[in-house]
Amino acid sequence: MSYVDEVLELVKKKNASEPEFLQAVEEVLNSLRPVIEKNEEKYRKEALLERLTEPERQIKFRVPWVDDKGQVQVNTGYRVQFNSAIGPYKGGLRLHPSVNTGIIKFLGFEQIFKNSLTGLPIGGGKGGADFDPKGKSDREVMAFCQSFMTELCKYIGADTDVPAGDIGTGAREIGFMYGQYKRIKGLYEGVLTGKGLSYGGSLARTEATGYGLLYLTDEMLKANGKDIKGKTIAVSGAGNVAIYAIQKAQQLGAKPVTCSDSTGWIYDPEGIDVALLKEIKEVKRARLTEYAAARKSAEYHEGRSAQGAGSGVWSVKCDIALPCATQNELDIEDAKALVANGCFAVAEGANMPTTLEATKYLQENKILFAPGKAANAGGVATSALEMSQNSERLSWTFEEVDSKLQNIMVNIFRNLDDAAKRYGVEGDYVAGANIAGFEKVVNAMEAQGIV
Ligand code: NDP
Ligand code: 2IT
Repeated sequence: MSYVDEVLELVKKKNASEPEFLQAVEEVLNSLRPVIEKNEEKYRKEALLERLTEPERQIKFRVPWVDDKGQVQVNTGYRVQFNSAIGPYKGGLRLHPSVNTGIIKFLGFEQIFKNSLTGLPIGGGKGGADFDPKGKSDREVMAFCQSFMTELCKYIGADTDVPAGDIGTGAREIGFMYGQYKRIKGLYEGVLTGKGLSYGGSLARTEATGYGLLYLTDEMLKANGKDIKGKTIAVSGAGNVAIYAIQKAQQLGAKPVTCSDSTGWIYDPEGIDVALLKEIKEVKRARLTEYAAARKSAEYHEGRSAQGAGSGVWSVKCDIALPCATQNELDIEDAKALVANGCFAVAEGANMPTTLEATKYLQENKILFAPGKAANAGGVATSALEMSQNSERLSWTFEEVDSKLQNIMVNIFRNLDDAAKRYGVEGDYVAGANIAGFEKVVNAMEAQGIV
């Protein structure tokens, strides 16, 4: 049996109840086969893949807090410190009722390769809790965040592990967590990224994931002789990533016509009104029904897919699809609909939004496919730029950060394109991203001995 197959079997046995983690490992290891085969005996002896798929450390903890009725609530908090070969652990905190060990592990595993692709010195980690910020008062969110950080602060620090936002964790939550960290540790340091501008945040971090997604998509299109200008785009999600992806797509001359949240989706053939979407989602924290109520050209469709996110947006005729909500929101039926409707490119703003079966179908049908660990790396890359600014106690201008972000995204595309070509799988950007991300991490792991 090949070394990859041996390790896949082992990982399946050890993590049988964690389907999302297994999915992420399966995708990565399968596409690394040509690299592993070249060094099969050496890597087996070093147990390289066993070490790569076993987190350095997993922390799971109780988060008690008191709600507005005086009732005590208890959530489960997580931080998985997956791999620190190339830098301090770095990755977001997800606050969503679906959070469990397997989800945090899949996200942490993906983060290792994504962070490596940015070219910046950051290792892989992820955390969160099964807390649902929806419908909670600001005081309840603060109570949760303070309790969460009271425990988490024992394990993180500006040079050890630097969390950030993810689903359900935005500027408000980061602010409450930062205040509590500072209060307990007495340290004013860059322990979190995505901070507010008045206390160490970086300009362009809010926009970075969505903007970066479009910079990479634009580069991928150009490399394939296509132009983003005038193209119709289907977007899922209506959160941080989706909003700024829509904004940048419009700036580049494309027309995004959809967005979605956990209860329904919008089709707006005249193009999404970003100012209205921001007002509804960032300010009012309301449902997309309000978008349709405020805009004549928009249709609202109630409904949800298995994951409850992408739902019907993939049935709309488009040239480019940008899934920006959550994992496994674009399945095989969605992929078939996209291909049938003439879509020619899919770039993942979310983490692992496309199922393995759908990814395979899209690639077989010659769709340009940019995987999340490359396409959405602009967020964490800009977080690393925030860490640099915190270290030198300076703030860069928006233009400076944005131009660094553009360079990083263009370089990511070139590196993964090059890696795919080197291993004879030209145009397979999934393999290219996994190989390019893997190479740097493995080099560092081997240099540092058996740790
Ligand atoms: P937000 O919380 O800002 O927005 C998430 C959006 O997706 C919301 O519209 C939400 O609907 C919908 N959604 C999320 N999860 C579900 C679910 N399980 N079921 C139904 N709907 C869901 O998160 P982000 O925009 O920050 O994150 C979106 C994706 O991008 C995630 O996969 C995340 O891991 C990834 N990502 C985020 C980065 C960042 O910098 N923020 C960086 C790289 C990747 P509703 O409005 O109803 O809640
Ligand atoms: O999935 C991700 O890359 C993020 N949620 C951002 C992580 C970060 O540290 O900025």
